[in-house]
Amino acid sequence: MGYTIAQKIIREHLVAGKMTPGAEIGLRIDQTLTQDATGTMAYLALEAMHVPRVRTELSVAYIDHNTLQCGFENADDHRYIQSVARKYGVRFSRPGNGICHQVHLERYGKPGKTLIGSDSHTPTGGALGMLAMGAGGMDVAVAMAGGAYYINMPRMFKVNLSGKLPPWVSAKDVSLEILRILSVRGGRGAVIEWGGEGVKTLSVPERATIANMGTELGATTSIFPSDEVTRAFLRAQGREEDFVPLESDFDAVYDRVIDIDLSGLEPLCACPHSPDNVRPARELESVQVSQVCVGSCTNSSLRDLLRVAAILKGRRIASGVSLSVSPGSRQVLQMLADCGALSDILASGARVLECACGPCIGMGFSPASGGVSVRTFNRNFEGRSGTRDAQVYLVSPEVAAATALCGHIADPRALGAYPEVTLPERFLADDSGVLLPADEAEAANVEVVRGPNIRPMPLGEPLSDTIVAPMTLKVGDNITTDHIMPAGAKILPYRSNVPKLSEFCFTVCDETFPARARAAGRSIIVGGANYGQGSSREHAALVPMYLGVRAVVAKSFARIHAANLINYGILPLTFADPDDYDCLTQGDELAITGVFAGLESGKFTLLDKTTGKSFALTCALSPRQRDILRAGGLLAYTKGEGK
Ligand code: MIC
Ligand code: SF4
Repeated sequence: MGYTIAQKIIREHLVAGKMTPGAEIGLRIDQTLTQDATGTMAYLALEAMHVPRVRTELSVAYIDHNTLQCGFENADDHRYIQSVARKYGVRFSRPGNGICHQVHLERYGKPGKTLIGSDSHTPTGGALGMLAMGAGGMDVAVAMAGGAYYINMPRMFKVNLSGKLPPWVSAKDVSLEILRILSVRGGRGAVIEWGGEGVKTLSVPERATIANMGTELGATTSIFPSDEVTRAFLRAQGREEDFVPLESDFDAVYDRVIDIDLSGLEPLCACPHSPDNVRPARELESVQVSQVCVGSCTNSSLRDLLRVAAILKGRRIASGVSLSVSPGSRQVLQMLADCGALSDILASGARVLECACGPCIGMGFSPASGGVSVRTFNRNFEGRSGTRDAQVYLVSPEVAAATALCGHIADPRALGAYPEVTLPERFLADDSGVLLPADEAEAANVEVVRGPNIRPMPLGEPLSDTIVAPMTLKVGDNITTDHIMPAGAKILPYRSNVPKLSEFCFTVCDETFPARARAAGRSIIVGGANYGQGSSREHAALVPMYLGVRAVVAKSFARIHAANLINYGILPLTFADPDDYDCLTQGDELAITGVFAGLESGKFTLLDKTTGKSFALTCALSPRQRDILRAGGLLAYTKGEGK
């Protein structure tokens, strides 16, 4: 039996476990990336591991999320990350150099390598045939220190593409189509490999859009073959030497195969408030729009922005629309400027923002009250834009540009001939926005600079055999980490100040939660299916831990969040019978006894002391995860292991 692309990379990087689907495996990690909103915690953890230099082939610290410097907090974090990166052997991508995933794809990604990043869209690297995964910051710190990264051996899905995208239809529509088919839970526990004849018609930036949004399926990652298209991209980036061919074996076996005919796709939109709530753009033309945003790690490549520029050229955006354009990297912005396309964008009335995540994470550009915002981004979770009652639609750059011109959601095919866009043979390969670390001799003298916003990382209390606590919160299905630990310009500056950050925990669902949790001392949260989907932010585990949450009981968990809960010593327990969820009421007094025996057997009992009913829970843990929980979290465990 042959191997899939992911299985080949896993086989080469396997340091623990067997490649049996569902079993825990440990992987050697070649490259890591961090961004600033999760990076501070990751580097604080790295410092606590007492390893003098990172042991990866390449580690890069990007500054791209918290670029609004409204007070000293973000600047403090950036200064800390710059100094710690210099000391520990990590490259530092300066603010303004671009969004981590876009820059990493352009300058550092390599076929066949493993990459983990403290950001859930790290799978963007799958466009180059890398095994690239999102992870909690603590896991990234362990990988930087030379430790393995652990996942459950994924199942293998294959999407066979045939045909060719019609004019005005683009890679984003492929992402939305697969979300329509699989939903935000459909990729859980799987690697999605994209293949078939149609794949050859997609450039690396188009593949990157698709790999990026595989995250919204809940997939472990997405991956493309490394072929002549990959070679051409690397050559254009001046690094053809990084190319190695990679494809699946002809007799590789997949758990599920999905066929998509690219020729049959049309422009699509994900409607509020979930990326899988997909409808054709043509059915939504009555939706009036006040804001359009182009950018994010999904759609900010040169290909995308040249296309937007060509559509806007010689036209003005509608008077009721505010259009933002955030290029994905300095390379993209510089090349747009050099070829004149930036002028076409500006002349249309667009507002050009810096090369960063910006509106995608609510860093400015929040819509007006009840406003409709049409975005080329990857997530439209409620409140994420910074405006609680905003309605956010996710679309391709083509639909975004047409919408900005028309003032309502528009099917771009009505605009006539599809403007041709040719990508240059050579991209601008200027890495001056990336600072190199100090060499080993000099590193000892580099001082790590910590400002007052950087508070020590709170430590959890060791697990106890009995947990008696009230259920301080009951939430429904598909709760995102944006619900648990919201982001946005007002809250993100406190990512390294957990006491302050805790004031915002779960406030999207219930403004009284932080105060109630604090008053309760210890508590248990009950959730529905796919609890913790979305971002990799470990703050969605760290902050509840700080507020005394000892266990989360849910119908199912998203992969990265479940790992983060374990890393912070919180039990992620699953209902043996999902219908039991309905029998519990917020405020009930709960008890979980025999925790240590439960860790071994994987079986727990939850007693609702208020109603007297009891429920069976499960928690399938690897021996390593049991040890982490017993030790009180990953940091304590890693120190104990002497890694
Ligand atoms: C996101 O898109 O939600 C983020 C912000 O990039 C997060 C990381 C974070 O919360 O810092 C992610 O996707 O992991
Ligand atoms: Fe940044 Fe948005 Fe991408 Fe997250 S999804 S990395 S916030 S651009």
